[in-house]
Amino acid sequence: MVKRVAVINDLSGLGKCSLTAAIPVISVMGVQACPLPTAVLTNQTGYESYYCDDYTDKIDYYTEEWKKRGLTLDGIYTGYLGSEAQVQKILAFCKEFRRKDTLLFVDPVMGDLGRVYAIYTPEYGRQMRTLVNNADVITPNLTECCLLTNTDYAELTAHQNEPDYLNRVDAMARPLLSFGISTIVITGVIHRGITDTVAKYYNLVITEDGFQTASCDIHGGSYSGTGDLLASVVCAGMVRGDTAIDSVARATRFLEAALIETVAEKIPRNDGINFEPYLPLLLD
Ligand code: PXL
Repeated sequence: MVKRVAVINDLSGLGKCSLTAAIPVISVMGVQACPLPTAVLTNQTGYESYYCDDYTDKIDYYTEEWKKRGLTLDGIYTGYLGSEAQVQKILAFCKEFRRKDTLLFVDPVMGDLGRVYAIYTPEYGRQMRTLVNNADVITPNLTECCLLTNTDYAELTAHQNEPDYLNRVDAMARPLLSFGISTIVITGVIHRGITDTVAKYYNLVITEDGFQTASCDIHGGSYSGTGDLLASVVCAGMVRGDTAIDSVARATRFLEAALIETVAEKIPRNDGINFEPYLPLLLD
């Protein structure tokens, strides 16, 4: 049986993020993606202007119609939300479709590089925390992890080249496990470890048993959709039974290959990563 995931995220025409990143990744990994758009945008919000059609009022129709279809789901995966009011609707959706073995993945899309995205308000942050507290697996980047744990990003990253920095990041995030979350994946942690000649990107997988990492070299700056691509690989991998660390390692290899080409072609960061030619890397 093909496993099936509801992907609750926005549809942005340009920027290779959210659903346009999630659907190809999940499909190529052999899992069915059922999109539930949280908003439809002309382009992602990092560009200087955009038009957004908020889908908050549409979510209940999806819940009702998919209930009539008798839909069963192996995973529910949420990302960018069109409004803070969507969280209660998504929780109602989960109440309907989340069985004992349905994994809830929450990518708490709120910001990057120490800054929040245009959609962010303190209430959006509070609502995102409610969603996170219901999840099995969360995939924040370091900025989002700081927002979830009330940690000062600048203060934390001031220690990034100290040998025990990853332990510090682990200690910051670990209290989130007490909410019933089984796996925290923190993405995009820049660190120069004792055996590294230059700083690298570390992705951490934190569980009750400790933490593991998958790292790669840093190529260029931060590109639109990177976090969405990583979270999508983790979602599809874990839904089909792969371990979290294997999925994160697979995602890291895939992203590094795509980033090398993206930097070589001087793609503007808002346009996203040239990931399409590297989708075959997700097959093995
Ligand atoms: O990749 C995160 C993201 C998702 N969706 C929209 C965004 C962003 C980041 O800027 O603007 C619409």
